[in-house]
Amino acid sequence: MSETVQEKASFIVVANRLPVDRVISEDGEESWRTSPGGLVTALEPVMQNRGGAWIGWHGAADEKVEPFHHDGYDIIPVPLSSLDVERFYEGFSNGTLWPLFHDCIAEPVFHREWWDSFREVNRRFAQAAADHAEQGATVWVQDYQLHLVPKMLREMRPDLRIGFFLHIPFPPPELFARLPWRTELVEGVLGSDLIGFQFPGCVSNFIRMAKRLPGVEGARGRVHLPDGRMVAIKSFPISIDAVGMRNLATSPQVLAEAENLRHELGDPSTILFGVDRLDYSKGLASRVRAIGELFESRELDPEHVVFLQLATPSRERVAEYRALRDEIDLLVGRINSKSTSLARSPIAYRYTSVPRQTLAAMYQIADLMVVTPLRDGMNLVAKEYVACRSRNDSALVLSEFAGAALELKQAYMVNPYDIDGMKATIMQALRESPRVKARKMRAMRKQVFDHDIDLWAGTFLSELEGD
Ligand code: GDG
Repeated sequence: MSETVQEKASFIVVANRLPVDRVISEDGEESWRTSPGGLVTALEPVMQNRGGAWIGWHGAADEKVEPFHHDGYDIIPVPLSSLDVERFYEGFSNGTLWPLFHDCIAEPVFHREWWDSFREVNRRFAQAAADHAEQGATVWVQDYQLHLVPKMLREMRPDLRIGFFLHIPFPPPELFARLPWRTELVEGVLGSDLIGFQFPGCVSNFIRMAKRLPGVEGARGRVHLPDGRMVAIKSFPISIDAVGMRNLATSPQVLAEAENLRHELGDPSTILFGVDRLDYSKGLASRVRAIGELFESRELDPEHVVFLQLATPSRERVAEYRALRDEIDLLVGRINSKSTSLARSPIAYRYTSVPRQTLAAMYQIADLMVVTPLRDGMNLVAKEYVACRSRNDSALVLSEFAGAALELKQAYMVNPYDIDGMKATIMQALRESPRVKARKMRAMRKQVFDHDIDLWAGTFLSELEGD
């Protein structure tokens, strides 16, 4: 395989972010390291086999980085200015689409200059894909930030096969219809040959929306456009590298780190664990409230039980995220300050991200995993936890509003808006007999190992390429 950047690629992934992070060594030498993540794990082998390119932003504004070869495939950076970051990324992507697509849990903000920037940046990504694609190449566009790319790209390069996967939910038309640019967004993604969603509800929401366009007819799993084209629309629930996760979690280093962690937490008899990007869609506030009340009422004994919550910093320049951070700080502080023990706090809350190995150690020590998003496309945390639990001795509390709930049916399901219901279910899960817990965990593990990330990518691509 060549070490230089190829002029054209037969397989291209287009995503807002590149799969690499810049690292600067002590002597100031710059290099790029593969960023950990399911998508990269899934797509790297495909790109290495076929010769591929990944198009995306490298994460720093106002800087142009030349294409380079990395780990067997090409990296094609798309530059963003600080104004693009403000309007396209923080603005339209995360201030308009993210809340709108998550059932308006937060109020979506509509600004015309954000929209203009969104269109312009989407065109830049489409152009980069058009420039680097071989004749007849397959281009796989990822996620809501690039909703307009498929149509733009098709206009530039009608010879390409274009797939689009939305990692977040697609909302009901009743909510989506608020968007002043709803028609452009639907038409944009209809430039694809195949559109993938996380779960069937998104497929029907999208088809209902598409059918509002003149001349568009929709049937099960596809829509027919006035120009005669057919677009296939299906659900492809995303997953994880289950074997990789299990191997990491059972490695001697992780087991040793797990032991240290448990000790650092004061060797409690029971550990509840939550880990999320600090995002209002993840339902952190109601989770902390529910568990805080259980500590207060002594249903959970703070002498023996710890709730470990890790919140990964995210979108810190968007106002809602800063407000959420303050809200959680306040809530946790209030609960911990009521604790009678001077030695230890019932909630061990950390606003930070940790290396993957440490995360695996945390999954290892968690007797109960609490995953309670108000709305979530899938939720990989739930699947990662299940993959790590080889001893089948623990339980997963899961929101019915996460895509993962459709697959991990044996989890203890909760409605995250119902604090009393959540409290009761957490206690039920903790008191469950080992036999029942083991049966549930075995069934969920089978689901995750049988439906891993390779299957997800393979199924999408063979559907797109008609193999
Ligand atoms: C979007 C959709 C969909 C978290 N903290 C740390 C860390 N993580 C890793 C987890 C997991 C990932 O981040 C989070 O994935 P989720 O699926 O839970 O959530 P989103 O980031 O919102 O992802 C979601 C997903 O796309 C895929 O389609 O499931 O619905 O919203 O892998 O492990 N990793 C490390 N340190 C941390 O502190 N190393």
